[in-house]
Amino acid sequence: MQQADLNLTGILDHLLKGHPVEKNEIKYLLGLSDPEDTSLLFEAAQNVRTRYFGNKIFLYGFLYFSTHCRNNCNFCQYRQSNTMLPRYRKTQNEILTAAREMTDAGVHLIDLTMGEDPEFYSLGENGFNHLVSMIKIVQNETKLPVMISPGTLPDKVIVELAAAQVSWYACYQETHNETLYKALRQGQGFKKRLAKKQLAKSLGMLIEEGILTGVGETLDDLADSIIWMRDFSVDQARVMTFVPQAGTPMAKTTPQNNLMELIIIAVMRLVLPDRLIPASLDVNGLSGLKARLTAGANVVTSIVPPEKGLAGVANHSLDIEDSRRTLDHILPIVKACGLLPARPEEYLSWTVARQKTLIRSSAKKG
Ligand code: SAM
Ligand code: MD0
Ligand code: SF4
Repeated sequence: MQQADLNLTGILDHLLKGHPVEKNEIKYLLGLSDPEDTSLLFEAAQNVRTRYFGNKIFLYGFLYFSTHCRNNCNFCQYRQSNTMLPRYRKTQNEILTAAREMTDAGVHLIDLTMGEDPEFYSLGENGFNHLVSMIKIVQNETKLPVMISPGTLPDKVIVELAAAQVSWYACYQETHNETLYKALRQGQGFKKRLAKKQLAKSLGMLIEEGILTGVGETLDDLADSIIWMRDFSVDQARVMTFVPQAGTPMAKTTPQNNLMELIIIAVMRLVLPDRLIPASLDVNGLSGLKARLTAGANVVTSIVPPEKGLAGVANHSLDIEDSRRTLDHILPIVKACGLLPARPEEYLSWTVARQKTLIRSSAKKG
């Protein structure tokens, strides 16, 4: 559409009919602020979610098993130079106990996350044997699909994990503007991080990409990220609002309210209609769940069991020890939104169908 012809109902109509979307249309939607307009946007996003997923929601258990990290991301409290923070590295038994508890509660996937822990990373590609065997044990014991969020693993380790049928690799770029990336993830290669995702994808793993909002990005940057996610054909697309952290260079950044995150979720839903989009409990905890589901998200992530000393990422402890990140608290909110948790078979069949589509499209590309 020409710039002068852009209008909300026209763009939504265009998207709902499945027409390819243009960058100026994405930017127009991202710039909405009038409550009447944003409600129309959220309504369209919900309609699209219903079209592809009915009323079913997926549930991800989050297990941050090591908070040690060699990197110095400016936004992250777990950056190496933050010495104010108590850190932990969970044992295999502790990891299994927490994974089993979440499995029994009914999550559909276990997300195994760590900082770029020097215990593994300082030994090069040979330092990851324990990690690989721990991941296999969690798969075998829980029988659930596993997502790994371990940072930029050596290629050989990604190959091993793909061969072990690990379903998902999550490695967030945060932004696709290389200059902003360099300010956020100082000293970490932009292209290297992209290449890890490309490798995992080429080996048949499903990929989650993620961006931050409230870190100085422009609407143009956000539109570029959404287009990047579409062109890469990511399987899960995440956005989280940056939460300023004490002890980091971005501690004094003015926090952004949640509206932008909700708008981005809705736009992602319209541009990537059949993909998974998280409502993370990590940003605003349980009280932020309804708004994210209303914006079109279809996966509740960062479900964390209490009494295990486990941490979140954007918020170290928000809602964890008072059990507000458990299914007992989450499911009533899901249901109040007119939604239901999927059966485990439904989640599994989504991932299998998605992997088949990817194999077919890579065979076509030859
Ligand atoms: N260390 C691995 C890595 O960086 O890829 C795995 C952890 S990763 C899942 C942590 C993610 O949480 C970051 O990529 C970022 O998107 C998000 N995050 C970290 N600090 C945050 C903050 N202060 N506010 C919001 N999101 C944050
Ligand atoms: C979440 N705290 O789901 C987690 C984390 C890592 N794959 C995900 C950011 O919100
Ligand atoms: Fe480390 Fe990941 Fe935090 Fe960056 S985002 S400092 S890599 S834990």
